[in-house]
Amino acid sequence: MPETSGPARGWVLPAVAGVASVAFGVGVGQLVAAFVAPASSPLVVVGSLLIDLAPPWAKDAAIALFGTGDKAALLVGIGLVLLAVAGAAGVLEARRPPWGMVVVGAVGVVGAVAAASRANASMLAIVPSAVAAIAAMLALTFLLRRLAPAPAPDTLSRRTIEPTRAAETGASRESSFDSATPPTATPPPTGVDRRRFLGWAGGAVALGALAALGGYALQAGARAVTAVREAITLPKAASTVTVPAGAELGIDGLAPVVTPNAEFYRIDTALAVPAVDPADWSLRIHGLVDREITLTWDELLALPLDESVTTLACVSNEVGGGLIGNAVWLGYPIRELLAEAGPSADADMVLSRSIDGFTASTPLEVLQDDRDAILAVGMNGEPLPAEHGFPVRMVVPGLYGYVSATKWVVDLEVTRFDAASAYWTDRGWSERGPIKLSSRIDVPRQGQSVSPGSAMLAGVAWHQHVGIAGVQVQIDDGEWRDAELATAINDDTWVQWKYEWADASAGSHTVRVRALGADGEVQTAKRQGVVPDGATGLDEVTVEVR
Ligand SMILES: Nc1nc2c(c(=O)[nH]1)N[C@H]1C(S)=C(S)[C@@H](COP(=O)(O)O)O[C@H]1N2
Ligand SMILES: [Mo]
Repeated sequence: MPETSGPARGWVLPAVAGVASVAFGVGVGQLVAAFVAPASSPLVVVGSLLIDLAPPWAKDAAIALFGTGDKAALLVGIGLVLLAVAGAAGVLEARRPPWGMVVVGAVGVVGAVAAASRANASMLAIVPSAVAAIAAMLALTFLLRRLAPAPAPDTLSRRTIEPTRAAETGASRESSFDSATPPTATPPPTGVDRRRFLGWAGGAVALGALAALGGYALQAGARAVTAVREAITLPKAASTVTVPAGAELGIDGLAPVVTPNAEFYRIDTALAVPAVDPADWSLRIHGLVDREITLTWDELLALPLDESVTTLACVSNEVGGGLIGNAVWLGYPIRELLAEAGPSADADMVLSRSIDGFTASTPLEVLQDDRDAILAVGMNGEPLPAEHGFPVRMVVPGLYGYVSATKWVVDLEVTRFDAASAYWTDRGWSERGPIKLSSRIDVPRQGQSVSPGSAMLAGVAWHQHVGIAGVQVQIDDGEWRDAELATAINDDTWVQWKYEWADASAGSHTVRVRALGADGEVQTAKRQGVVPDGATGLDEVTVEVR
């Protein structure tokens, strides 16, 4: 078969096109990941997915074969499989379009799903894999065009007129041919220039490698800060807290009373998690104060640090939602620093600012009363995780995070509500955000079925800095019945509750929950959305008893 006979020509060059395109795409994906979601780079997420999916015997075999190099071996393995699939996609696209593209797209979807299904993944996690697949498809289209089928032999006759024209115009033979060819004519029968094609393919691979290296270099700062963080031993707390044994009901499916860091919700405006080296960190307290203060990391750690337990909640948490978590924090009271700075009498707000420009407006009096409003450095026994504000964040009991919990905090400006406004207030949210009395059903989940007779209902309730006096459940439209409360850690934390539903009869039932505040407030059933100051309404689930 001559080289210029059509799309079925050979499989080597199309395979090369496939491999080069996918290498290019993966490289671009790695670069994009460095910006938007470092933990979601295409190679890493597919690797993690395979580790999770691998049956135990495969893991054992990999560890036996490669020892501690098992992860590296896995990445190499994924790379080889990817290359084989890429080559096949190139051949497929050359012979049976668009099936090669379908294969490339499917690999992208697998990467995106793997990224999105990781614990704590944000919506951004799908971006690197999606971009990788699109870049690979574009490159494949481009490269296969360079392998486009040659024109039919009859166009060869056109060539005979060439020398004369070229001689007439004095232009080079090639360019005169180009300009003399009407756009509808078939291209010149030059066949495929292998060298040129390989040049383009090599270029695609080189660009991909460059992009991947760029991504790696971009994350150098984050890696350095991770190393610094891991080397930190936080000072012993001047005062510690113990979580009472009765605070944890230990019911399957019920949120643990202290949320592990890896499961703690994450909300912020940061496209890339700020990498802040504690050695470079300092906090400036200024504005309407008698004395400006600057505090370094070493100075902060030298102060007596206290443990406190506070439940953080997001104003965007829908009724029944998961944007809430409870942790044991280690930090220094902001009250003490403010006392040192001496706010002027007309100040009523502290505008905290993060290193990346986020701001929160916190009422001054909330930071001055006796609650555990702190500059936190520790979360559940370790330095703050990078995504939760390392090295220093604010934690303020009783207020939604958007007006209080500034992560990567570097600046506190003592000011007035009528003189300054915060990030979310400028975007239509309330300037103040006390957390509303609320409750949630964790067990059973919506639509879950239970056996008739006795079923366990359980969940959490919270009204930070007020406290929970009781929780009640309602089945269908029956009477409100008292649930049993776990021991509260303090008024600033959520409380677990359970209710033994003794007379669960066969059929579909609606279970509703409401909390009673320590101040006598009864959680309202009136539904309100999260904008501008937090949702209200009762959480309910439908339970199938059968
Ligand atoms: N720097 C910074 N801090 C921030 C935010 C942010 O966008 N940037 N978001 C706030 C919001 S809206 C909430 S609910 C909490 C969430 O804290 P977490 O991610 O540790 O759960 O952080 C607050 N602190
Ligand atoms: Mo939030």
